[in-house]
Amino acid sequence: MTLHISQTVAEGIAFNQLIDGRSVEALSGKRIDVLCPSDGKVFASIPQAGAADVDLAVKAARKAFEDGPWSRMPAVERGRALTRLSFLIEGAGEELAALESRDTGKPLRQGKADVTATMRYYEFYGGAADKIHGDTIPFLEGYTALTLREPHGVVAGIIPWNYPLQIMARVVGAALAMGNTLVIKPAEDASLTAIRVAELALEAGIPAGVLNVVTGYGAEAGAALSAHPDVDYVTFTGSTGTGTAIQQAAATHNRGVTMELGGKSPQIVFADADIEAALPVLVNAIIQNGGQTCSAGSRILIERSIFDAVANALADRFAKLTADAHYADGDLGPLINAKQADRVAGLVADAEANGASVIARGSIAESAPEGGFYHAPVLFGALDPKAGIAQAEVFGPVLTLFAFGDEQEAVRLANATDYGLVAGVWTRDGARQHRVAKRVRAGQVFVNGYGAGGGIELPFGGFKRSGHGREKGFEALYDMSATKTVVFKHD
Ligand code: TXE
Repeated sequence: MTLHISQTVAEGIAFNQLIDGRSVEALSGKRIDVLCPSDGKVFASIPQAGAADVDLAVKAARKAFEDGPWSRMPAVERGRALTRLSFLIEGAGEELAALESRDTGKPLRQGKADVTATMRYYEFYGGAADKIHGDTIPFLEGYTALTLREPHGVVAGIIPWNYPLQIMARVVGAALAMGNTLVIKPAEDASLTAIRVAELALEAGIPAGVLNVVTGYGAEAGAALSAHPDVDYVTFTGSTGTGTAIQQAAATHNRGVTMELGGKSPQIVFADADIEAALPVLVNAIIQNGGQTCSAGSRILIERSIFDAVANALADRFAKLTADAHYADGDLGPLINAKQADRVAGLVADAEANGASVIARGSIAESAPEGGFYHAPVLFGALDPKAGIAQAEVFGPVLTLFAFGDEQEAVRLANATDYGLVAGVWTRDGARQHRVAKRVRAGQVFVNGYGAGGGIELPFGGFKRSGHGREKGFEALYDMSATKTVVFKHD
């Protein structure tokens, strides 16, 4: 049965920010219309925060951090609150999935998968909160030296629109587990679930002021938050250009950052690979979320002897892919907004004008509503690795293919971009699996698979221009805290 989400998300809702535990408008009273990407129509609105709203949120987070109890609470109690939040998210799962799906245009099944991953983040960090230990260090005679892991203080989290629930959860889960307080600025295109989760956090017993959400434009609210003098640490997921601006603001105040800045991730397919197992994974890695995934497998490197066979099999699959409205459960939904759809179309048109050949195109379903931001899947044939489309993060359902002769060339091509986020290796040769996994410059490498279902437990982050710092798993808890060394002189 098709669930029509427009029936489950009430029309015309005016969502508010959550600052110091209160649901508030922007001080200016201005609001931003929220469009559904499936039909381009307005269905809700959010406050348009400015610098003064951001300042209130940072002050609330500072007060909550300094006065406690959150930052001084036993870690096990913080963990229990995060675990309660995971249960509340489970309880509100249908509503959150519907909201996320309508706000971003992603198919409802993806919205549900995102809710499951979100629950897991809060569950994981709830359980991990009391399992981060310091060390005792052998030191000079007459001394005892030890380390404590302490929160940074007020953390600013700037969140993108592609996986709003999940990306907020990996930031909030790790930061709160370590005793920080937070100001979250979700993307102007997809802020609704961030607001709902912050409300649920209050219900879970996370005190007012610990988790604040300000909504607004990046250049206004985002810039004010990243430049605020009283923020101790900034974590950002988004474009490389915005990441650079946020790091420049952080440098002004000498504060730490975690940057997750996207990728152009390769999957290397050797002639001895299990091709039948690889094909659906190769397609899904670029089609999931309409290709708007930082870890999308957007480049496939294929050993020359099997290039034609694999390219033809991918072309058969691509020709059958259909983009449709978020409630229609097509292979993919629309893109997030008109700007992104135009950007993807522009990159494809430029590549074709420069001689790249499209070997298969999917379609846009006839049932897809007028006014939506659709882009049909596109498969390019063998490309010059230096071509613009071979280097740019397209962030759409666009897959590029490359041929290689041997393992050395495969590794060289895999590493021949500015990015280094994720890579896939497909081969039955065990020694080669290890060699290639070590030589590819990427923060995560998957062998004979790709993505591993969210991988909450698996550290994630970039090499090269894909960023620095690590999210997910225990590693995120280290990024979200600082080591304090304490030395006792006792005789
Ligand atoms: O991203 P931005 P955009 C990439 C992807 C996409 C491109 C552009 O290639 O096509 O970025 O998307 C906030 N100071 N990714 O323009 O601008 C903004 O409000 C502080 C990769 O939407 O990076 C939003 O909350 N904040 C990616 C967040 O930054 C600012 C996910 C992301 O927006 C700001 C999304 C400023 N000056 C896009 N300007 C990934 N790595 O997953 C904007 N923001």
